[in-house]
Amino acid sequence: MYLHTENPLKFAFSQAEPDYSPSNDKPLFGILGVPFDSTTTYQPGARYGPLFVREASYNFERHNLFLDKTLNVTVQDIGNLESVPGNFQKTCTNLESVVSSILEDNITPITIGGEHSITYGVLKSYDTTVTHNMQDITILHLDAHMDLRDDYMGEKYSHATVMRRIHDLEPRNIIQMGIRSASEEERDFARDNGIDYHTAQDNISGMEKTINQIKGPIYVTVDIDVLDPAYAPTVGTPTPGGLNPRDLEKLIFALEGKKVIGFDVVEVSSNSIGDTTSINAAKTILDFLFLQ
Ligand SMILES: [Mn+2]
Repeated sequence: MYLHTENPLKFAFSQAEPDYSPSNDKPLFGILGVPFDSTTTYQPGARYGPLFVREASYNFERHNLFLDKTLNVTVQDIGNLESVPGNFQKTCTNLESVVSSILEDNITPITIGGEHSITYGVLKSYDTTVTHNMQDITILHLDAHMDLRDDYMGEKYSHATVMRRIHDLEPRNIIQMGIRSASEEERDFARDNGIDYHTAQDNISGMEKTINQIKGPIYVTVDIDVLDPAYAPTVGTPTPGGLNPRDLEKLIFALEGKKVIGFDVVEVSSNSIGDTTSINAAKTILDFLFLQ
């Protein structure tokens, strides 16, 4: 590799050849793009999320002023999943295969969507690998929507049903934050099944406290539409009344010291350089990496 070169097709600060030898005991992170958007109902284009989030990642510094930390993490950009347009099942099978291999190599996956249905494929891999026990995992879900429908327009696997399918995998707990849109049935399902949801009108410091109190391994899924459309307009289902970037930053920073075993940012459907949605998505991933 030549000095003073960078590859905008890879996430910023990722290493070409990280040290995966057993003697390296630093945590390892792997970035995987999943360019899939076949179940999107309103604004398509999440297949371009990985491309534009990576491109936007070059906009940031290696030092975080608020955490007083310089990025010091081993991260490899693994590339994109070979997704099958129009076919969730085949895409999900490929995704499970790749994420299972990543987990077996002791790498924590950071997935860039793609629409939200792909989070099911990622978590299914945790369910089938020996490295983690689904019953121990708390799912922290930041989103405008509950995504708890049992089916959506007759489809069991969709961006609108993803948290219901994840609930079927029986994780320890699901905690939702930033919610401001749900059907009556979804709200009832959440209440009846102990899903702890915080709306976008709730107090952010209360949410930070909730994150602080989580015990055991956490999987974090961020639908970037948790932000208000003023900050993230290019998403599959824009919903006004959302969080601002400082609120989201606080929630990510609240994960400091927690055992996060996987992280994803989904629903970025940017289609131009400089789009605020991709910039906020890239920043969210970097904020998480700064904690390591
Ligand atoms: Mn959403």
